[in-house]
Amino acid sequence: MKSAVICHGDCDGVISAFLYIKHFLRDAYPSKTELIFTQPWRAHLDIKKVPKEISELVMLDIALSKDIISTMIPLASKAKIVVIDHHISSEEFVAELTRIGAKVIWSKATSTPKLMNETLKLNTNPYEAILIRVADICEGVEAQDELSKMADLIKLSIARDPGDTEFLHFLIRSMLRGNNIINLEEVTKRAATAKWLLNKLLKLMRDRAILVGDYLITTLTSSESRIYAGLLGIASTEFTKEMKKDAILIREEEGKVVITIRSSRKNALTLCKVIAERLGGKFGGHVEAASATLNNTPLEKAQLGVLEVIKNVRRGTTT
Ligand SMILES: [Mn+2]
Repeated sequence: MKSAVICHGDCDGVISAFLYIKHFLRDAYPSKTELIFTQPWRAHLDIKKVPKEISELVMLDIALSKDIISTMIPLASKAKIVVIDHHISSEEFVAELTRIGAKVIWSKATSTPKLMNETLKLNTNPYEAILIRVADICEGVEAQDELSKMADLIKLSIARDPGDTEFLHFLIRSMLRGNNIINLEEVTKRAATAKWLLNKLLKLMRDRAILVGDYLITTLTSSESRIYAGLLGIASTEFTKEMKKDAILIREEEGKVVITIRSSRKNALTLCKVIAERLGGKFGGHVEAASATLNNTPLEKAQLGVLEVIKNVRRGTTT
């Protein structure tokens, strides 16, 4: 029977999957492993894609939600379930997952690979140790050395087209072969295009953002969010650093409104939670970087809702 590994299709998610396969599915990959890349908002749909008969379901670096949990419950009686994640918003689901018999490894670690290394006592080689640090840097750990260059390259190359799962498979195969990621042309070419787009997007944000209280708010049209898809998270983080202000990005995307928040004052998750609760939607992430996804909410209503919420959240009073 096959194992299924579902991981977040981002830098630390891909590195988590590499580590898990390398240490626990060495012989089962690729022939007996179904590897699926996802995003938190569609993970419950992607879980349904796993083969009917699986021996094991492994969920890596995925911010959990009610939808994800209810899709996992029926699988618990048939397969061993392993969940490894570092998103704070996942904490509330740990008890329920444990109750259905899943093995859950959760803590507020800097990245999922770091968490795996600490809790699973992985016997890592220097190559793996580097990638674990790179995963941390991708998730916001400050670094000045050449590893931040590798983190940037991986992040940007993935961001070029987050729907390109073939590239994510390629990255994992390259890691399993021990290739030096920064020398791979497939990576550097994608990263260069992404960097060019990122700079255009940052300029657009500088030109368009309006300051409301302590927040810089930018709204993108749905065609803009299509052009810059994949770069919006990175751009929000860069924009906050560059402007030294908390940033809120509001955009329409495939019939949903997505609100991305970056907060050096650690308000991001709280704000997303309040916005999702008020306007009807999901939220997830970390205190410094989080997002809310609203269904059936017109853009204007979302914008007004965001304004209302930030007016009411007093500076520094939330955690
Ligand atoms: Mn991730």
